[in-house]
Amino acid sequence: MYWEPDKECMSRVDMEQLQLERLQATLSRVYMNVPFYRKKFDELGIDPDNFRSLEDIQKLPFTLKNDLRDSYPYGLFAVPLRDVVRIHASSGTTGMSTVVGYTRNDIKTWSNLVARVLTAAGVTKDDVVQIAFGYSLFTGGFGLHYGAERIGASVIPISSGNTARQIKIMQDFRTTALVCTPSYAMHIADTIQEMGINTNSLSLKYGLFGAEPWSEEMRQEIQRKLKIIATDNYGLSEVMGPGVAGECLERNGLHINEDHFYAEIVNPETLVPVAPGETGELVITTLTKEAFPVIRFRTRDLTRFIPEPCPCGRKTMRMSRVMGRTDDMLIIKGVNVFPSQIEAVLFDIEGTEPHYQIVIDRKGPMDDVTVQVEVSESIFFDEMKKQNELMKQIKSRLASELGIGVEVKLVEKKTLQRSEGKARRVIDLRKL
Ligand code: DLL
Repeated sequence: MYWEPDKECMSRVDMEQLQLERLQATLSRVYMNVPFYRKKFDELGIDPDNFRSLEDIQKLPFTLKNDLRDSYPYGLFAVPLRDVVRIHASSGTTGMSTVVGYTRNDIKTWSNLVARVLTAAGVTKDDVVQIAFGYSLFTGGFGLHYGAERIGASVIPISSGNTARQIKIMQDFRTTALVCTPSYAMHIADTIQEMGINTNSLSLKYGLFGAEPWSEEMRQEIQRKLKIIATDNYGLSEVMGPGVAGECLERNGLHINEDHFYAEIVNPETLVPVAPGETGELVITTLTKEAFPVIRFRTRDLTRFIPEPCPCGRKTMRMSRVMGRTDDMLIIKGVNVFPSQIEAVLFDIEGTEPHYQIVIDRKGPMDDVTVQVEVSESIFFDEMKKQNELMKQIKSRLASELGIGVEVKLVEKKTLQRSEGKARRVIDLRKL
């Protein structure tokens, strides 16, 4: 099932032609309306009217999150505020937040693109969609809400939190699709189990999860616990929010909405495009955004293109699940490690609860990394010998998968904080 088959199944040649036309229009627009881009283009001698092929995009400058912060709040808007009907902002935990705006047309486009993602993941107008993303400056709640309404589904705008109530509503309103972060889905699944509710009594069929990295192992666990089909969807506020890319029912990579976003994958150090299929940093240029266009925005997210055709029939390029952000990468004893790699190992080991946290501290010159893992009650209160055995097993699995040894600490069930939104997997005590 497609939402906009003429776009999703467009031939490569037609897609590239459409992208080029839209890119030309976007470049002229930002040059005319955003002093930041005009200055940058002038410095580099770029004439937007002289943009002839998609390859020329490599001559354009990158845009960084810092550029957005420096223009706080409205410096990069390409339309007057009177044409802006919605404002969102990213959380700004690592500095000043970034503010983004949408015209009425942008909201229409956004709803359509989220409608594509929902449709690809199996949701139709017959579904009851429970949106457990926060409704706030965060784009998750409103973004998915408008998309779900667009396809005509019955939308429950419950927002995040209050897990017992989420579950009651899920039962009473016969929710068929759950929308939230994967870590919150996991928490909901655990709570359902603890409450002694049989998942067969629920009407849930689909789960659409995104906004944070998660592993294939975690998907399997959520699918098993909730008896649903779980798909991944990706986006970021600077570019639009959810709706940038999403998985189809094949669950093997996320289709990028390429008629609205031009995606490149570059080596994060040299900034040169990587060979097709190689992993690098995703860079996005918006092709239709009116209020807040971005040119070659460096997402910091690491992924790769999957150039093989998808059996679902969509012709849009797929990207692999995002393994993490370059700024979340841990360097442990000189080896690059992403929290999602640690997660994949933990989910695979019998006896561990799939809740973990990575604590980094500095004792002396070296960083000291401890993986805290929750274990089931039976193991935690079991004899020392068994605990030690499990700890050894986790250590050796991590060592063989990651190539480095890390400390492991087993902790009692429910000691680590549960997430209702984006999970905090890494606690960096060095920065405190
Ligand atoms: O998280 C938008 C969103 C909402 C996407 C709901 C999907 C569903 P931000 O708060 O600006 O926007 O955070 C964007 O979150 O750069 C990634 O690092 C991460 N992220 C988003 N989706 C995924 C995903 C929303 N599916 C940042 N897998 C991005 C891995 C993701 N990371």
